[in-house]
Amino acid sequence: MRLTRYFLPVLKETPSEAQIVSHRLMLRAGMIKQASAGIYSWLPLGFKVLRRIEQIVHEEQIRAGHIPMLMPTLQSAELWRESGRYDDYGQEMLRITDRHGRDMLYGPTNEELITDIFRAHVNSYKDLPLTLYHIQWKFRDEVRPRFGVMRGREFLMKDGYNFDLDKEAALHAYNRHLVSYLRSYERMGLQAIPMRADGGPIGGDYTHEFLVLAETGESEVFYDSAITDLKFGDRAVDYDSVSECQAVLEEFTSRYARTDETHDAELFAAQVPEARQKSARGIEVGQIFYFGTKYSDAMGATVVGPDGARVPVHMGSHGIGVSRLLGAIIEASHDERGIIWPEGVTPFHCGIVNLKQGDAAADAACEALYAGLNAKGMEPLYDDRSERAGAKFATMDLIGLPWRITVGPRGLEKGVVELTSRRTGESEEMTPEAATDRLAQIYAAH
Ligand code: P5A
Repeated sequence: MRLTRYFLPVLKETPSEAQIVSHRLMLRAGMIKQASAGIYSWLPLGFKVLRRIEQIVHEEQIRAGHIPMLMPTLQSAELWRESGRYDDYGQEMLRITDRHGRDMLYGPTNEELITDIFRAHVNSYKDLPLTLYHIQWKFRDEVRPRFGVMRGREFLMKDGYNFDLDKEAALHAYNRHLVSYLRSYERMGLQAIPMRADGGPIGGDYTHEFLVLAETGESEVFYDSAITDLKFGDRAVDYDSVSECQAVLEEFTSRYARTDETHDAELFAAQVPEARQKSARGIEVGQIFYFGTKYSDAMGATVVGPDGARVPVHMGSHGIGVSRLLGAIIEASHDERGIIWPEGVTPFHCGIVNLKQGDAAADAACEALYAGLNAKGMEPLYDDRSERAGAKFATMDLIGLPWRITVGPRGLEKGVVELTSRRTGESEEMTPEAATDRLAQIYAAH
C-alpha cells in the first residue's frame, strides 16, 4: 500500500477523552473512531489488525477440530425465556421490539441460539463430540463503557460451544479449548495466564479466565510468579488425545492463579512461597466454561445414548475477546513514541520510508523494494508522501510496524538501505535484496 493512496487519519493531538495508552494510541494512529459511547467504527488500519487477529483465532480453532459457522446478531427473546435468562440478564441486554411487536434482542452471547440449532438437528450420541464456533459482534449495554475497544458495548467475540455425551468428554473439550487458546495468544505475541474465575451470567462453576498482566487491567489477580515462566511454544499437541490436553491443563493451571472473584487468601499463603506471591492487574482476553446440562436441561437438548435412552448433552462455552485483544496487545507492547506490533498481528509487514521523495534514484529503489516485498508475499506500507524525514519516522513509530526500511540517496550511493527494528531501535545497513530476504525469513516464522 502507498501511503498517499491510503486512508490513515493520524491525529497530532492526544485525545483528551482517552484515559489509557491503548485507547489513546488507537485514536492517534487512526485505527478507530467512536460512533457513540462504547461503539466504534474500525478505520482501515484498525480493521486490518482486527482481521489478522480473527485469522489467527480461526486457524487455531480449526486446528483444534472446531467447526466455523455464523449466527445472527439479533435474536428472538423466546429462546431466552426458555433458558430463563431473558429476565436474569438484566440491563446489560439491549432489548428491541420489531414492527410486529415481537421481542428481540441484540445477542450478548449465544448459548440459547446454538442449543436451539443443536436440538433441531442432532439426535444421536454418534454425532458427538461436536464443537461449533463463530466470530460475531455482540452487544452488552455496559454501565460504564470505557477504555476504547477494551470495554465496548458493541464488540467482536469468538464464541464456541461444545456438545458432548458426558462430563468426561465435555472436560476434554474444555482442555482442548485451553490448549488452543494458549497457542492463539502466543501467536499474537501475548502471554495470557489461565486463572480460576467465576461463572457469572454464563453459569457453571468450572471456569478459567485468560489474563494479560497490565497495570491498566480491570481485574485484580493473585498468582504464583512461577507461572509467568511457562511458555506454550511450538509444541505439537494432539487435540484428540485426552491425556496430552489434560497434561497441558495441569501444567498451566496447577499453580495458584485466581481473579479476585475466587481468590482465597489463606490458600494463597499456604500454597505459594512468600517471595512468589504476586498481586497485579490483568486484562481478561478470554474465558472458558464447563456448565454441564444447564442449557440442555432447560431447552430439551438431548440425544439418544448408547443404551437407547435419551440423555441431556453436556456443554461448555468458550470466548475470546477479539476486538478487546487489540487494546490488550497495545497495552503490552508500546513505548512513548507509539505502538509496537508483534509480527504475528502487524497490519503491514514493514514500512518503507523514502527520505527524498522525487529523487529519481530513491524513488526507483523504493519502487523496486515495494515490488520485491510484495513478490515475496509481504505487504509493505510505502510512505511516498513529500514530507520531512522526521514526520515520516514519527508516523511509522506511531502506527508501530515492527520493521522499517529507510531509503535515501546517500545510502544508495553505497548500494545500501537501512533496516530498523521498531522494538529495539537497532538499524543495520544492507542491500535492498538482503533486507527483503531478512524480512521474508523473519515472517516465515509467523
Ligand atoms: C463464552 C463464549 C461468554 O460470553 N459465552 C460465549 C461465554 N464469556 S465472556 O467471558 O462473558 O466473554 C468472552 C470474552 O469477551 C470479551 N468481552 C468484551 N470485550 C470487549 N468489550 C466488552 N464489553 C466485553 N465483554 C466481554 C472478554 O475478553 C471475555 O473474556
